[in-house]
Amino acid sequence: MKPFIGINCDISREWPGHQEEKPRRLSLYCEYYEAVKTAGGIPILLAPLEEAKDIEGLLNRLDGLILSGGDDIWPERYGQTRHDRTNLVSKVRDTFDFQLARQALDMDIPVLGICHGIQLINVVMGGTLIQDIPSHLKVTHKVTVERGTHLHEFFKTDALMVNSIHHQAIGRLGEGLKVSATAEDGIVEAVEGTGHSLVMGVQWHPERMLEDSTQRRLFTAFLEEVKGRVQKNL
Ligand SMILES: [Mn+2]
Repeated sequence: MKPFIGINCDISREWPGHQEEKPRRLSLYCEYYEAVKTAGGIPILLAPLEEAKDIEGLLNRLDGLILSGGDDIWPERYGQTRHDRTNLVSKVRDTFDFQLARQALDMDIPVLGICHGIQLINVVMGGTLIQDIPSHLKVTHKVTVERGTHLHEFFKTDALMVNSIHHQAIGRLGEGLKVSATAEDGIVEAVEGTGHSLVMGVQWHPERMLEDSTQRRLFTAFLEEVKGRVQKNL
C-alpha cells in the first residue's frame, strides 16, 4: 500500500486582503502532487477544516504531510505588524494551516514544509520571519548543507544549488528546530525538528526542480522514511 501524503492548498479570495474576504477557490501547483506520485506516494489535497477533532481525524488517516508554498503568513502570528510588501494568504488558509501544522507536530506525523511551509513550521514553533528580503529573489544560489542532518542524509552532499522564489525568510528560529542549510548571505534555507521523528522544511522549491535528480531525492527519501514508519506501526 502506498502512503497517503496530505498537501494543503492555497485559497483564492474574492477581495484579497479584506477582513470580509470570501474563499472562492482551492489551488495547488501540480508539481506538488506530481512529486509525491513520482516518489511513490498517493497525494491527498486537503480542503480547510475548522474543528480540531476533524483535523485530528484527517491526520490519523494520513501517513505524511507536505506543507505547500503560498503567500505570506499573517504577521500577528509572530507578534509583528504588516510590512508594505507582505502579501497575506487568505485568513481561512492561515487559520487552517496553523491548526493543521500544530496538530501534525503534536501527533509526530512526518512533515515536509516548502517555502511558506518552512515559514509555517517555524512560526508554529515560536519563531519569527523576516518580512521582506527583495535581495534574495534571484534564480539560483548555493546553500551549505549541515552534516548530521536528515537533509544531508537525503542529499549526500555539503553544497547544493537551489532556486529562490521567496521574499520572506526565517528570522528567529523556533524552539525545537535546528538549521540544516544556509545560503551564502546567511539566510536560513532549511530546518529540522530536533524532538520529532521527521519534521523538515526547505525555503526553496524542490518541486520546481524535479528534472534535477538531487532535488528529486528530497521527495523519494521523505517517502522512504514515511514508508519505513508505516511498516513499523503495522
Ligand atoms: Mn533562497
